Amino acid sequence: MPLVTIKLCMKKTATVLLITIFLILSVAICLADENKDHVCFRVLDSNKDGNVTFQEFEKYYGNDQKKFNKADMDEDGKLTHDEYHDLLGHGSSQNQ
Ligand SMILES: [Ca+2]
Ligand SMILES: [Ca+2]
Repeated sequence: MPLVTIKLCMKKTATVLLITIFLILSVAICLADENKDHVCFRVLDSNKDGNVTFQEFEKYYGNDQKKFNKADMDEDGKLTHDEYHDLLGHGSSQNQ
């Protein structure tokens, strides 16, 4: 294999490696973002359409329809980023 090809190949590998590290880091930062018992909206929204459906929600929070309905203010069956964050914000003030 000519040296130029090897160099190009290494460059490609390094780029892929960098992108992978970046992706892992961004998810890690996302998860460490706020408190640890809450899942980042970006992680919850697994198909990245900007809404979290109950199917997406239950992967992390279990089959908790009550919690989901509480968060779903306009009752359209999916959570927006704001609805999700309202749930987190209000949840902590309801300690008995
Ligand atoms: Ca989604
Ligand atoms: Ca909604």
